[in-house]
This record gives sequence, C-alpha cells and structure tokens, in this order.
Amino acid sequence: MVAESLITLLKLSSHSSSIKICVEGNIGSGKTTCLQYFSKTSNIEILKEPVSKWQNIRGHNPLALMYQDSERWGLTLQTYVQLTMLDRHLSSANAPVRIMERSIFSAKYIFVENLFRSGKMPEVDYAVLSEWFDWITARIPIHIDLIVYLQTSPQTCHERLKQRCREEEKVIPLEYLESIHQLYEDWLIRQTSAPLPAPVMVISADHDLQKILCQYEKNHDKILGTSTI
Ligand code: TTP
Ligand code: MG
Repeated sequence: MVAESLITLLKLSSHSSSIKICVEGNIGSGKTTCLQYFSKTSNIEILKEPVSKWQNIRGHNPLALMYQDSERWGLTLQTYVQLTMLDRHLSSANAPVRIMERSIFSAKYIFVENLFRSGKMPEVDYAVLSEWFDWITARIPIHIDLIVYLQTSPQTCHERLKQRCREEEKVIPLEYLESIHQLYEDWLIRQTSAPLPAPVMVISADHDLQKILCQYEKNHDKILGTSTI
C-alpha cells in the first residue's frame, strides 16, 4: 500500500509540463560548459551532474574507488549514480525549460554496459543493476523532450582530461574513452543498442571553446524550441 502511494507520488512529480533537455557525451566532451552557456538565458533551470556526490558520500569516494578497482567497486558507484540521477529527474521543475547533464539512461546504457562488456563487472552485479534499472523505468515515467549529443573524438576528450586533471581520472586511458564513444555512437547515432528516450540533436564538440560557443549561439533557438522539432 505504502509502495503503491509512493509510486503514484513519483509519477505525479515527474509529470510537470516543463521542457526537459539532457546533454549527453563522452567524459570531457564539454557538457558542463554547454550548461554554463545556457545558464545565462533566463527561464532555464540548469541541473549539473552530481559528480561531487559521487566523490563524497559520507566521507567515501566511490568514483575514485571504481577507477582503482572497477570489478570490486563498479556496482557501488553505479548504484549511487543511478540513485542520484533518478533524484535529478524527479526533482520538481522551477522554470519552463530544464537542461540537465546526462541522464539515468546513459548511466546504464553507457557506463554500466561498458563495465560489463569489458569484463570489469561481474555478471551478478550487472544483473542486479539491470533489475533495478528495469524496475525504475517500468514504474516511473522519466520524460525527456530532447537529447543534445556533444559528439567528440575520444582523442579530444583524452587531451581535455589531461588538461583538467580531475584527480580520480588520471588513470583513464584513451581506450576507455574509445569504448564509451562507441557505446554512445551505437545508442544515439546508429540507434542499434538501446531504446532512445527522446529525439537527438547532434552538436560537433571537437572544436576549441570559442567555436563551440558559436555553435550554441547558432543552435540556441533550435535547442530551446524543442516542441517544434
Ligand atoms: P561525466 O558525466 O562525463 O562528466 P564530466 O564533467 O567529466 O563531463 P564534461 O567534461 O563533458 O562536463 O563524468 C564524470 C565522471 O563520472 C567521469 O569520471 C565518468 C564517471 N562516471 C561513471 O563512472 N559512471 C557513470 O555512470 C557516469 C554518469 C559517470
Ligand atoms: Mg561536467
């Protein structure tokens, strides 16, 4: 009974009428920069990714642990990522347009899938995460109007990661970014791997910052006028 009411409540809270846009792309593709650009426009709510939560839950850093030993800690991190993403999707909107970094879908279709396929996640952990994901998405409608895919080459992301020097990410090899890239292309471009939760707009994000900002300028209305595309 309590569970039923909870599900009804969650359904109601995710049914707000604001336009919901998710920015997707490889690690270092420039998602945060994209959100920063749109934060200057009025009437837009920006939801940055909860990376700081993944770096500190009650004094523990599951992100760092996962990079140190993904077989042991992949399930721990991805369980928490899934929870924090769900929380973001369900938080009540306070502007007509909401732009958020990533989604519960890429956490599963890209990161969990990558850990499992590369042999870095035990099958039982993958099964538990998949059951959770299927349960959540079957019972709680998570509405997205548009996916903005920042398409980059893995090499560009690798260069950017070296420059930004996030402590946990120093161990990321180019091959890891290549796998993430392939999974993104399968999902959003070739559309062969997993269901698409919304239409996709592709933005080339390999250029330097100035040129990318010009692209956002050019596509500004198209991105925000999602109801007409
Ligand atoms: P990103 O979501 O790629 O965020 P970012 O800030 O690196 O991207 P951008 O530069 O485009 O703004 O990832 C943050 C870190 O979390 C990164 O090390 C990858 C990791 N991660 C996982 O390990 N599992 C996940 O499910 C997600 C979503 C991220
Ligand atoms: Mg970011």
